[in-house]
Amino acid sequence: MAKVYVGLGSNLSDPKKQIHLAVDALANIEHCQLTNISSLYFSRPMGPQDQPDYMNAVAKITTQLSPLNLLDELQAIESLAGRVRKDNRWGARILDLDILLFDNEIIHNERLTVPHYGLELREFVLLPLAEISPELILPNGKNILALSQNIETNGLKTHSKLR
Ligand code: ROI
Repeated sequence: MAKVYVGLGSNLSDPKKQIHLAVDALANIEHCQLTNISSLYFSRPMGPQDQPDYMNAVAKITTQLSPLNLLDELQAIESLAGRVRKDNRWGARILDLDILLFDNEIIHNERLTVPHYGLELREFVLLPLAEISPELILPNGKNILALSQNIETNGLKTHSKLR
């Protein structure tokens, strides 16, 4: 069973509701168990500033699915939430589900890059990750707690518990 971390983000159509629905959907994927979920965080947009603030969270799951089969499941959840893919890459989105880490695997293919390329640069990923797994070490040997303590928080705030 692989241990996987999934980043959740939304800044459209009632972001808080979107994240709650997505957590329930994650918990219901076949061959997946939701084992932990961070608090819900309120974050400022990274990228263009002329878009609403975000809600972010990180989930930990265990799964027997392959990385690409899990990606299919996550993209199906995004579509059900009404996300249209191929929209502008740095713009507002109803729901974003990113595979951040998949065990210690390093994956580079046209659909999927793991660890997620933005992981070490994003406070809205590092802080929720450190909340649920402070002991976590990345495939490159870096420690999540240390990374989270050294990043600019950019106004990131804990909003509420998710479960
Ligand atoms: N900014 C924040 N704060 N949270 C996100 O989830 C997020 N996702 C994105 C971009 C547009 C990079 N900015 C974000 O895809």
